[in-house]
Amino acid sequence: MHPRERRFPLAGEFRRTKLTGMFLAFDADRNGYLDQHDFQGLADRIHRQPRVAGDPELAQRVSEVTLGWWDHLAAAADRGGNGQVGLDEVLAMVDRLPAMLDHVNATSDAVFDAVDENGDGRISRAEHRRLVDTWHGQEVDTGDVFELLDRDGDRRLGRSEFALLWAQFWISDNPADPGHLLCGPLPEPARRPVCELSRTAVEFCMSMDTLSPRAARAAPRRGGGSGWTRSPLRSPRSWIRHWRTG
Ligand SMILES: [Ca+2]
Ligand SMILES: [Ca+2]
Ligand SMILES: [Ca+2]
Repeated sequence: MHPRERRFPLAGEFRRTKLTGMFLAFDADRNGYLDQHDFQGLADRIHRQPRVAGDPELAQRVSEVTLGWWDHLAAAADRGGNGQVGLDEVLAMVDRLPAMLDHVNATSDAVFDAVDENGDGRISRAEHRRLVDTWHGQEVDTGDVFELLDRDGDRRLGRSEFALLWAQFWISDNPADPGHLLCGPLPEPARRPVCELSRTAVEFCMSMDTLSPRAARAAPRRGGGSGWTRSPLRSPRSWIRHWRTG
């Protein structure tokens, strides 16, 4: 077993949840497939940001970045070669994310400049919120995401701080990395064990998945939790706790 898999036994499942969130954000027309039109739509939304709208050179960089994502995705995941990528094809490339590092690093600066509306070299909370809304094409409740991202607590995201979060967003499989939340909260995972509990309790909970609902209700509860599964998560902070199993 790979060492990282030992540290994060749910890493494979975590990556799937993360990729599902990316898919849903990119599929702006909600037709169940990603194609170049979806990524052009994201570029168009970013082009409407004030700083980008007033800077043709930056707008060109944004177009190159966003359409470059589509080119990479199509090359890696479009098995049918029909110019469309479904969620199953995205999930099939779940283990290839680390190979994207060079491309990810090359795109960080362009996204940072597009988001930094007032050009002061830092991303404020308000600027970050507009990034999340632009990313999803709709208003998104970011909750306490910004505080989780701003690890040094200076209420801004600097360029290097943003670059680290951006790399985590694209390629990390460590559920404890805050960068997963850079573009907003991820979707709620399917019913999973309560991961704040000890490893023993997690294993116990996973074994309970094999029992009938009646047997599960009758079985003794362990680990001090409120039950053997948890209702859907409600905040980014609880979401991180959910996945932090080490
Ligand atoms: Ca679509
Ligand atoms: Ca700024
Ligand atoms: Ca900061």
